[in-house]
Amino acid sequence: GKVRAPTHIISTISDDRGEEPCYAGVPMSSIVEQGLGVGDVISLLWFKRSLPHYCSRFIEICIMLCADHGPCVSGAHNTIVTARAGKDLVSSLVSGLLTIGPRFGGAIDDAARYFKDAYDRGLAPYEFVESMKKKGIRVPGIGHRIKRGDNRDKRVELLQRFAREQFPSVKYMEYAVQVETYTLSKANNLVMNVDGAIGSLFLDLLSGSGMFTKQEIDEIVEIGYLNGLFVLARSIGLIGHTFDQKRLKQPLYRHPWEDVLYTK
Ligand code: Q5B
Repeated sequence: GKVRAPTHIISTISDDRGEEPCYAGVPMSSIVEQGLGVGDVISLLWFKRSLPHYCSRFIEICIMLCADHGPCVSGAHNTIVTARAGKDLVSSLVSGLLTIGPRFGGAIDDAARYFKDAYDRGLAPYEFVESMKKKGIRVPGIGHRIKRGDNRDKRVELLQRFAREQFPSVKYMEYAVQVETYTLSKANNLVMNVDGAIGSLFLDLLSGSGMFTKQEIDEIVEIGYLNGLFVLARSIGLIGHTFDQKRLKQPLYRHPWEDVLYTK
């Protein structure tokens, strides 16, 4: 009989061999004809399945709300400096993307991991926060440079409102809110940030939609899919900042001496 030569690559998300490309088995024409959006495409290529409309809409809202947060945040700052050094689009973009990590935008996966573990183990919110403090770990998804208890992050509010109206269950989000209530009782800067909102709400999407097994949810959380939402979203803004600097013909950036403490 026929013997299949061993392959060097295994791929399960897309196929370009037929008349038209398919994402997770769904032909491109059907994606277009059904009027699907980028949230549906993410569902197919990341999760390998079509998700209910409220899930793909939630993904799209995450992308829209995280697309940019002004020129002063780490990512935009790096991109702006790189573009002003005369570098190309891709260099300027990746220079900004490389700042995404545990402090900036890349705390979504850890927020999901820690909130899930604490909720599933039945830890009271104060027990969870205090246990993190004992371990010397900052609670991912909590804290913001400019947002405060009396100046909440509108993005968090919008995500929570959508989920309260559309999700079958928001148990992880409600847990994260209780964590925030406790951290805010300690310091006014310890608000839930956009990473914490997306991390906790994605747990609700995964567990409440009925589209994922427990094992699949554990794998998604363990591998860490969710920072991908911030990376994808913020690329939109970083590309915009690159074009903005080029359009404005901004010169090479040099940081002012007066803003550096020179010391021995
Ligand atoms: N403290 C975000 O810190 C920030 C604590 C905490 C317990 C915490 C910090 C943090 C966890 C990581 C996280 C996502 C670094 C943030 C984002 C996207 C963005 C960005 C934008 C956008 C801010 C002052 C005191 C200290 C700390 C304590 C702080 N956070 N304790 N758990 N989580 N969060 N990142 O202001 O006793 O004085 O030593 O690491 O979720 O990135 O817009 O800017 O869209 O672009 O620098 O929104 O919270 O505060 O370091 O001076 O700390 O609070 O231990 O206590 P700050 P610090 P003490 S969203």
